[in-house]
Amino acid sequence: MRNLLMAAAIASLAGVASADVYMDTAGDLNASFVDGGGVPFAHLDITQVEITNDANFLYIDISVAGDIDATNWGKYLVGFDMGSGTTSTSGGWGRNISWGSGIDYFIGGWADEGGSGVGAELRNFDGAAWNVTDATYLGGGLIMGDDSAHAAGVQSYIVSLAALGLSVGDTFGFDVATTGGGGGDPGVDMLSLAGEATPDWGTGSTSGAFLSYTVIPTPSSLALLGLGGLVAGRRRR
Ligand SMILES: [Ca+2]
Ligand SMILES: [Ca+2]
Repeated sequence: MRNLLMAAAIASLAGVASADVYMDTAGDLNASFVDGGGVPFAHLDITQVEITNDANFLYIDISVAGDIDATNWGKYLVGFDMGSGTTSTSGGWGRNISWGSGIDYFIGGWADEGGSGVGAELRNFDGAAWNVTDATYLGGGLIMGDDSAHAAGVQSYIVSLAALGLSVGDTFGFDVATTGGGGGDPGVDMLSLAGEATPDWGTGSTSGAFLSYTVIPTPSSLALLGLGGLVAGRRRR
């Protein structure tokens, strides 16, 4: 009976823990962000971002209001402040975005790899330059993309916790931006801003207050802790 209960407890804890969800206003893009037919760029309109982690990776799902395969030129950026103090406000791609008080890690990702796919770079600021830690095209296993929910408007990144310098219990600040393919493009939508991030393609965007996430113990490590407790309890009898 005890073994059965233990197995059930472990089964219920298996898999990735439920995600933290950060909501953004739908329709908070300036009216100038439309295609030639006047249709809003829904694939750049962030609706929510979900983050969770397991023992090795951080999972970031960026949801937008449009089909990412139908309009696949969007770029999806994440700026992190890990608290290193060695930060830059410019971001790893030098887009026309001021990342608040500064970031030290950066994901620059795109949805147009091969026409339908996802690609991304992980970069780290060393005080002088934004160096590429890994990228999907390098295949080092430190950053991966998932386009399986593109039709539903979800761009997903899977990033190594170790590559971000993160351990269980660490809290970091972050912001998410959508942008275009031009080097001087602004953050068309920013997760940190409930209102318009910029009035047009030619005007820069500035982050609002960063969101925060705390790396959680994984379900498997919780299950092990529980098992340890059960074993310890049994020994005491
Ligand atoms: Ca939005
Ligand atoms: Ca927003």
